[in-house]
Amino acid sequence: MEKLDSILLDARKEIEGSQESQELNSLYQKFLGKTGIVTEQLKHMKDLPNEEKKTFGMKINSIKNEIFSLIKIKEKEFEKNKVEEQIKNTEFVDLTIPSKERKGSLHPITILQEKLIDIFLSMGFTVEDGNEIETEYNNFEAVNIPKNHPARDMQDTFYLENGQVLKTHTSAAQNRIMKKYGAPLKAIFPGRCFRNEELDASHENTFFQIEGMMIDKDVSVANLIYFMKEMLTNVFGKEINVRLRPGFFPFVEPGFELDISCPYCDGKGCRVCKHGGWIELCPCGMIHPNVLKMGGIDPEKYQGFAFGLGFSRLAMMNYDITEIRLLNSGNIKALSQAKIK
Ligand code: FA5
Repeated sequence: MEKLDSILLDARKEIEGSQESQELNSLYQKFLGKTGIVTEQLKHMKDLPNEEKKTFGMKINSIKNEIFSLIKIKEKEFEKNKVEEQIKNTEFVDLTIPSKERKGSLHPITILQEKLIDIFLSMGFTVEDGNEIETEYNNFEAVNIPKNHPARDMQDTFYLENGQVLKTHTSAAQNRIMKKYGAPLKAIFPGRCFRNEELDASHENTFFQIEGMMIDKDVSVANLIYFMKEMLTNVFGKEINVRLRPGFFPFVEPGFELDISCPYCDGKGCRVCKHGGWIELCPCGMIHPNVLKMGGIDPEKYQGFAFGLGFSRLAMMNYDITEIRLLNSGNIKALSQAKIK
């Protein structure tokens, strides 16, 4: 029994004095290993008289347990010291240092939108926000698309249970903006639009448009062409020609499809313009008198133009992105390859 007490004392002293985990491993083997000191003592048990066997067995078990837990405690201490050492010295991580690996950036849509906003602000337009959830009235009736009008079939609409809609076009904000400012007014309103469409490389169910409106006395198609050319020349950084073709939208009269001369081949014909030299970009027209009236503006005194630029598609063109779904994908690898100009 005395021998056992002195084994425990030695073990305590040696474990306490150990300096590293390797040393601890050796101490484990020395005391508790197959040929270790404690294990050896167990072998003597068979030579003891029966009445001493039980006390000896209990004592040796408690010594075994105590040495084992002393080793575990010391092991934890070593691990803790190691981590503290790493933090203190070589492996300290300063989270405030900018990463060398990957820098965050604005989304290509946001970058281009800010560019367009700057261009229109410099031409005296204000920038307005539109709702993503709209009343049917604003999305349709207020832009001259009455209930049961076949034009509603042109846009597959997401209807909400309360009868409102996810706006299908930025034109849904026209009425609210006319009521807010009256005439004269010059405003653009970028926004996300939603249509329940068949998806392909150039059709998304969630996409961006930028709408613009100018209302004043004596506004004509010439003003429309001027502002569109200015905007496009600024976006593409070179002179862009435009042409108008007739287009039907119930909220404009006359209505147009505005094409631009292909900025990639300067109208000579290439893959992007499908060798035609022109790219269809922006429906537009002179605001229909009914729409002005519903916005509280007298069409006898004022005229205006409106356009609804397909902004996601302009972004694709501008950044050489061939698949529209990438824009909403959150795929950083793909988006960071967008050729931001
Ligand atoms: C309109 O939405 C009209 N509100 C535009 C307008 C405004 C005309 C003011 C006249 C005056 P349209 O449905 O053609 O028109 O859509 C306009 C542009 O949005 C399209 O040219 C296209 O570039 C873009 N667009 C439409 N649907 C999608 C879609 N599913 N995915 C991506 N872009 C789309």
